[in-house]
Amino acid sequence: MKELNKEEFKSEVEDYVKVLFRKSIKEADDQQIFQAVAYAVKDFIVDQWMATHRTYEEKDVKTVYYLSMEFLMGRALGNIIINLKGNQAIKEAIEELGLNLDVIEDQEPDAALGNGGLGRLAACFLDSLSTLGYAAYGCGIRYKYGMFKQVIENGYQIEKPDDWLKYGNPFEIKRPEYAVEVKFGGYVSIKKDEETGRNKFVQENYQSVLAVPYDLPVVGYNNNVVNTLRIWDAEAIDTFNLDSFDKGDYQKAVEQQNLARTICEVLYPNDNHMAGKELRLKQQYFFVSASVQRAVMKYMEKHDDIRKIHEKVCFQLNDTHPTVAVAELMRILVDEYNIEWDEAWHITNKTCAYTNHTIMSEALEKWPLELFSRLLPRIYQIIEEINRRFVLDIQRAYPDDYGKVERMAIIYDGQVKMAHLAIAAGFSVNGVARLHTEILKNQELKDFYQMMPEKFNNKTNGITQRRFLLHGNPLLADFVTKKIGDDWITDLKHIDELSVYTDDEMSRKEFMNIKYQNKVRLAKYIKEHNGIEVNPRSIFDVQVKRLHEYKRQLLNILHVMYLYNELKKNPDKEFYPRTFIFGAKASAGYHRAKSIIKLINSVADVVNNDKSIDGKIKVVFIENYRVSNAEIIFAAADVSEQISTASKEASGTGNMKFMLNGAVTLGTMDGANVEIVEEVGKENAFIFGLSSDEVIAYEHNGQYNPRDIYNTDGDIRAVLTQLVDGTYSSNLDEFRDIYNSLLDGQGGRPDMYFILKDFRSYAEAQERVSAAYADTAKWAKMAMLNTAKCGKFSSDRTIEEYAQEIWHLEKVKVEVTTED
Ligand code: B1H
Repeated sequence: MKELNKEEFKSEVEDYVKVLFRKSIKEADDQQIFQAVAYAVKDFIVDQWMATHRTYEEKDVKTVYYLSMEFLMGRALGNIIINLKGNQAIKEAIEELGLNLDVIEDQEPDAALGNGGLGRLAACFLDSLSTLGYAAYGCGIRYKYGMFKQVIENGYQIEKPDDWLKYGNPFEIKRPEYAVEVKFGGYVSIKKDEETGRNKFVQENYQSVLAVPYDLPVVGYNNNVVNTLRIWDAEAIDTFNLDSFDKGDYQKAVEQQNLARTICEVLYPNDNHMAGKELRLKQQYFFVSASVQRAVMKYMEKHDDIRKIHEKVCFQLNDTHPTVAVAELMRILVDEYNIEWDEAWHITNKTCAYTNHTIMSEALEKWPLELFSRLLPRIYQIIEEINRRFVLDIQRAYPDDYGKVERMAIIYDGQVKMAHLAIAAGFSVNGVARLHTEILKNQELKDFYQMMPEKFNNKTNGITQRRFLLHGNPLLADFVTKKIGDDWITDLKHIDELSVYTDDEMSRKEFMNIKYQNKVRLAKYIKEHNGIEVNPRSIFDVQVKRLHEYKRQLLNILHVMYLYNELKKNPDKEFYPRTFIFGAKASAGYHRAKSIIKLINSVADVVNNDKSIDGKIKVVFIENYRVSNAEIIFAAADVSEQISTASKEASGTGNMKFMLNGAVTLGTMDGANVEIVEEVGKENAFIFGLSSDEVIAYEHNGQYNPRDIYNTDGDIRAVLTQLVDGTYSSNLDEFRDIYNSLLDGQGGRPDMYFILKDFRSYAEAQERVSAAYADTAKWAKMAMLNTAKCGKFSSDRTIEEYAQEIWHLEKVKVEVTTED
């Protein structure tokens, strides 16, 4: 790989400050310095970026297009620098300029174009695709505003716009030469094609926008590979041109402008919940149509037979959000390339693959026919035809089972069911953890699995160790490299070689000392951002993830309330000091989730200010949890709270980031926790609660009544009563809805997520945690083994599986030549 030259780099930074801001380094502010450094880094990678694309074209390799509404990239600068192995040279260059790299990195806004796990997974996948040398595009939307900024005022979440492009994005390159038109609305008419004499379907009287791509570099680790994240922006098409005025189309011109203005305005901030809004469907079709059109054009530049597109192109659908891709590809094949339906269908089948990320029913995408057909009339016709044929297939396969069509049709009950479309149209359907895939096969998608078992497969999620250890936890990264060398950076399996050191006292001490220093770093962050003093010698017990009832932050905070009661009852009880750390954004319209945030903050207020408990319990809610502060939080955690109701968390990926950083899992047998425990051994994790089979059985037989627990367990009753008796809020109604949801469950079953049912088992597991932590050597060994045994959870492993088993990609080596 090309070496970074320190002196050259220094003078580039100086030049950029001058050219961009007419300033010297001394005069420039921190943001301007960041911009200049970012441009200098971009300069360095652009040769590799060009060489990568030249190599792909020369070798004519197959390319995966990862279609996703979300890419939660976080900050780019620090990550690019470590992937260039340029840490040392750039750090020195920057110091010699009298600057500090950490301060510079801190100026960059997170690219928060995603909600949570699904969006961050897409980002980890891109990192791995580049590092492994596979040809890939991430395709998404260039939202003007990403995930909202969370501010906590008086304990309540307030959402502020995330104006991430305010100072411009130094890494992006606008590519107007690849702009394409995307059409909405109007109607479809049938016209005779002059050339072929056949009937053609044409969309008329539509509104359209121009989709303009912006490319972002995705730098592989030390291998010259730079793939592209292509995010689309919308611009108005022939704005107010004279023609329109002449035709009296003034109204339409204004409407088209508005359409272009609104489409990419903002990310929908829902995690695991379908918004069902017209604008959301517009966003979906907008970026999917643009991406598919471009992919087809690019393919046809170098090939002459569209019928073989599947040999060079694969569209991976990140959940159902981009599923209109299958109909868009059919439209292009049938309407634009005049291919017969059956053949077009086979080509589409071989080109599209679908990943399912959730079984939560409120997340399943179903669109009202009225809305869908009005917004996408031609796409709707195509889906109708796909459905008509699919229903015939179902009836042929199950002539006597009338329920099948009802349960499996793509269009039913006045709705388009996107998951059914994705399964029918693609060649692969995968879940994201073994348990999740089994639940898909045996419960949620049972009918589809029976009919098309060959499509179903599992791809357990993973995370990139380059961001979440090498960048986020440099002390531990250095320790690991010192012990076992640096192969783990590109092959995480090697980290198992750390296992032998878990029996060495010196190594354990070193490991725990690093953990301590990371806890000091987080304590400083908390002091600066929350004004709360926390003790880095206490157990750092952390739950950071989106706020959702199924993730059960409520179980955690109710348990804190219970512990606090216990301490008040027995002030002299032996108790290992704990800091309970939370970080979570609630969807703006999710009222109960917002109440839970308020509850956590109210409990924090009471507990943190009660001198009588001697600081033994502290509760901290970290504001605005996001990728950049996550890196600091994972590094400092002792306990990783993964306490979702079994069967509800498809995989989880935070669980893997904690494990990598030497935190011990306290969790249910849900999602990838099952596989984590399998790798590390159940003696090195704290497992509790109902199994997914038990949860599913209760859901079917309705035999769970939380009142029975309330009536018989005085401690639980006391905690619940405190929700409504003024202990944590002078407004007795503040937490009434939470109280009711556990005991009455208006509009649903009471305690749908089995919080009271799992409470005792959770409390008991928490006691085991305290006891284990008190035994320093034992804990150190457990923690270190978690790091050592996390090899399976690299996204490199996941991507290798996708590449081999679904996409069938070949690896590429990239050399930078003088041509570039
Ligand atoms: C996951 C979502 C999701 N699953 C709908 N589903 C959305 C659904 O805006 N929407 O409409 C947004 C997000 N997100 C998560 O995916 C799972 O809950 C995690 O368990 C999993 O680890 C992650 C990545 O597979």
